Amino acid sequence: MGKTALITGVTGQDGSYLAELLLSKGYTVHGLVRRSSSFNTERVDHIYQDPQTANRSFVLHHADLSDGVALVNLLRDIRPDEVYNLGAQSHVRVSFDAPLYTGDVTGLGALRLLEAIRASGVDTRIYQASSSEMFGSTPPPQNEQTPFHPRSPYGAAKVFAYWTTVNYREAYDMFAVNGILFNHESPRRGETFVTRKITRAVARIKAGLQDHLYLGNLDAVRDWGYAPEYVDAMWRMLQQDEPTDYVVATGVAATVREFVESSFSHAGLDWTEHVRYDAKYERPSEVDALIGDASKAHDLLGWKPSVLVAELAQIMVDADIRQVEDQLAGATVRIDR
Ligand code: NDP
Ligand code: GDR
Repeated sequence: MGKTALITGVTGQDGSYLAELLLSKGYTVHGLVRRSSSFNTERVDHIYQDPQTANRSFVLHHADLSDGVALVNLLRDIRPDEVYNLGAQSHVRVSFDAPLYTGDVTGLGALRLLEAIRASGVDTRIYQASSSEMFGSTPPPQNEQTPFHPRSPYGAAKVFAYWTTVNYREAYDMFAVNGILFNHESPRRGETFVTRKITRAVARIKAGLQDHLYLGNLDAVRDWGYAPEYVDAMWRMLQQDEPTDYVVATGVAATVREFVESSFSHAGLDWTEHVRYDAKYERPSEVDALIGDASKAHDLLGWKPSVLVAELAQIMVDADIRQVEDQLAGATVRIDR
């Protein structure tokens, strides 16, 4: 019998790659989907299985991280071997506009899930999607010993979820781990995060669909990796003998400006002719530099990234150019790339 996993945030970038990875390993994957007035399952439509399919290995359930009772019921029904808590209001800039909502879903949501595991009595392992945003203004390089100093409601909510996860491990002997992941991107990245905003604009400018791209702070330094490789690290964390916390990063730094330059030049464009500044995209308090030291993940999980920032920009630009070409040709845009 294969294992069973529950993924919150299955409709997001990471959730969709993780679902594919677990299905390829023979898991039955259950995904939590929140109710929305328009379809929000685009990233998993290519692996969707009709409810009439016999012995489905991919099953979606309506629930929400703000509804603790629904979480208990879901856990009792599914009895998963592994739980991956990827659901969150994950946009840092938006967390300044919706701080309480972000605290509720991104922070308390993790506690609700941990408490639901305890209340349901299900024997399972849980992965919490912690973030390099927890380090905030603490200078790089950052590893598992680096003190947290979050700079946004999102970062503060993730710190709460991090310590709650550690506490459930210590208090209830739960196999609960934090993956402290640095920025990771892909063609499935949400369109308002800076990398995808840039690569999508490059494709549209090249096709003559727009002239300018408006951005905020170009000096921020980030450590950008490739999302499919990062979900593999999540899975490895839950296969270990002992639960502990890990930083996952490439260790390679680049500014937003450098990501802009690589992306535009890959498409044969001069970024200085197209990029404009808009203060609207600045944050009330910024995280200046995040560069991770993933030695522990390398040593204990055997995990190592292969795609670094320059190649990442190329993968994303190429995918967005293909998507614009498909759109212009009137073809159905596929997500299974
Ligand atoms: P996305 O924003 O792409 O996906 C977030 C997911 O959470 C979506 O499936 C979303 O559903 C779901 N969600 C939002 N609100 C709720 C709610 N109230 N109840 C249940 N589900 C909800 O994020 P990523 O895939 O990029 O990231 C996955 C996780 O990892 C997040 O927790 C993020 O904070 C964290 N993280 C991400 C990093 C990155 O660089 N990508 C780095 C470090 C941590 P819907 O599709 O309906 O919006
Ligand atoms: P981040 O990602 O805040 O690091 O959080 P984002 O791509 O939003 O910003 C990265 C940096 O780019 C600067 N920036 C802009 N950002 C956006 N979104 N839009 C702009 O126009 C723009 N111009 C400049 C930002 O100021 C920032 O410095 C991501 C999310 O996935 C989190 O959920 C995750 O926890 C962290 O990465 C690690």
